[in-house]
Amino acid sequence: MPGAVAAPVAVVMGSQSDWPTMRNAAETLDALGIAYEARIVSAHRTPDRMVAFAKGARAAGVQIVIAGAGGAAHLPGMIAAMTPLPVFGVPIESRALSGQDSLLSIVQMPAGIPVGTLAIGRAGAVNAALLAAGVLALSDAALAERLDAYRARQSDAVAEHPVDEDA
Ligand code: RP5
Repeated sequence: MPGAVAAPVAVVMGSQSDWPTMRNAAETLDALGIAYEARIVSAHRTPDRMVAFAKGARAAGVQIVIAGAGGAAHLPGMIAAMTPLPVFGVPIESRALSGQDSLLSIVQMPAGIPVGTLAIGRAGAVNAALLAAGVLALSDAALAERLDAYRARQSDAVAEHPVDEDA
């Protein structure tokens, strides 16, 4: 739509096979009432789509990019090379090397082009969304309240004493 402003968060991933992990970021954004757009943008298989996305994201109104990729995981770094927006990278747990390849590919950026790198897998996806929420909450008091409530619910859900789960 002409003049439409993009959702503040873009959740991008290198493959459909990354979605079971990246949907954890999407669900966390949903829980916090943060609008996002999820897209498959492969650095290797759809490089032109990646360039168009990365170069156009800021002008389109995107404020934060969450990028998940596995294996030779160039996507977060390549996006960061083409936009000044904050980029949070989520290493996907690869089959061959359990995500250590993804982690090292994403985390070892050269000085000057940052990617905020999260943990491998679900924890990284959830925390990328929470980091995005924390950044957006700096200028959104209502979101800051929702984030506080999210964390309070999380604390309340932790039992004080362990139970036998097989009982
Ligand atoms: C990467 O290659 C993707 O991010 C994915 O994690 C990995 C494997 O992709 P598929 O072969 O499952 O499509 O680009």
